[in-house]
Amino acid sequence: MGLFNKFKKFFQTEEEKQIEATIQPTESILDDELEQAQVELQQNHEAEVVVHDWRTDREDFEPSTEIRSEASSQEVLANDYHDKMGKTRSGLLAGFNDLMARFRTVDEEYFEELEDILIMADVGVKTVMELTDQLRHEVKVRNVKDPKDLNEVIVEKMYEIYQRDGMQSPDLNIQASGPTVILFVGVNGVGKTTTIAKLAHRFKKEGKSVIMAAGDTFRAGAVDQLQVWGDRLGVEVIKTKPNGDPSAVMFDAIDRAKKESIDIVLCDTAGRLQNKVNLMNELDKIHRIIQRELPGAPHETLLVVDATTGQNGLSQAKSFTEVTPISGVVLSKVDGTAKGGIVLAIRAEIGTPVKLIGLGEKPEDLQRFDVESYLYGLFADLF
Ligand SMILES: Nc1nc2c(ncn2[C@@H]2O[C@H](COP(=O)(O)OP(=O)(O)OP(=O)(O)O)[C@@H](O)[C@H]2O)c(=O)[nH]1
Ligand SMILES: [Mg+2]
Repeated sequence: MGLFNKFKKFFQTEEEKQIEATIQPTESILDDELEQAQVELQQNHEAEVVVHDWRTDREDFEPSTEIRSEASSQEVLANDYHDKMGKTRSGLLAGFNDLMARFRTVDEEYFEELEDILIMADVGVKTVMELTDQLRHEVKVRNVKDPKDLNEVIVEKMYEIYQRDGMQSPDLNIQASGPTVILFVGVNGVGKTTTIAKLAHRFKKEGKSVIMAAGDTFRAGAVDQLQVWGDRLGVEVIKTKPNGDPSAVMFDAIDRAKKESIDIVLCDTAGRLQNKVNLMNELDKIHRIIQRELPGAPHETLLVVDATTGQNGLSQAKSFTEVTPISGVVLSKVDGTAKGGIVLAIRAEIGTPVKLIGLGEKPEDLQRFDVESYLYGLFADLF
């Protein structure tokens, strides 16, 4: 099915919303919390909410607000992206609407303005040139005159550019047996620690056992920040003293995971060290220790990129690829004033798949990356 038809389907579900969300408290929760969650789900998805409440016959009763929604189709994903990408979308659409208002026909001047809009949207110069070359060709072949008719082709081409050369799957490489180790790297402030917390929350909901390794011993307060999340989520944090050796933390965490058959080890690292050589040495050592303690690990090394920092943030992030091998990208803060084109720039500059996307600061504001849902979140209101 073409992308455009799929978008129409997403719209249809938005209108008809017949999702059956199921709340099944994984642990016990208080009555009013359950009621509140039910109301929120109903409002957010206009969905029929069925409650399976099996708390009554449990004795090990611990209050918690764990909610599991079973509505997880691509439509729901696309609508969640759409709900949370409002700021990013409105910036981009302002440019497109202006273009449609000012141009009646697709001509060379139109293409020049379109190029400016796409460059402003962080798509990256190289990709913009490639995209508009392809569009010029399509305009001739399909004989497109009206800019409105070109919008669909623009989105299709973006999708093709992202997916071409067999872009790898966005799924995380989770081991069927034995611990899975996921290492997070990235510039300071991009959202590494928050993403770890969100992911810990997700894995816990899936019934997996999780620990978090506080490998940022450099920034004062970093260990405490992770510990606060740990307490909130009920996830153990492995740590050492301030300015301790992060590799020792990784060693302890993996040792624990092997001995206690823990499923997932999430490793935090420092975003900033005095200089690049220090950073390189530290990440190199962390990598070596992890590999030595658990051959095949780390199973993922995720580079976190802050979507709101644009080309500048991307070039800083890119320097991590020279320091350590990256298996995927986490695109954070897509709910903020990001310029949506960054996904194509990441494609061109880093080349590894975006695997996760951060859509807010709460534990549940993390989704697997789905390029169709992302494009829908960006462009839906154009059609
Ligand atoms: N709106 C929004 N804010 C986010 C998101 N992810 C992280 N943040 C916020 O960004 C800020 C920095 O996040 P951290 O997780 O501390 O970033 P970090 O990469 O660990 O930073 P350092 O430890 O300093 O290297 C916090 O205020 C987070 O709440 C997101 O997806 N959306
Ligand atoms: Mg941090």
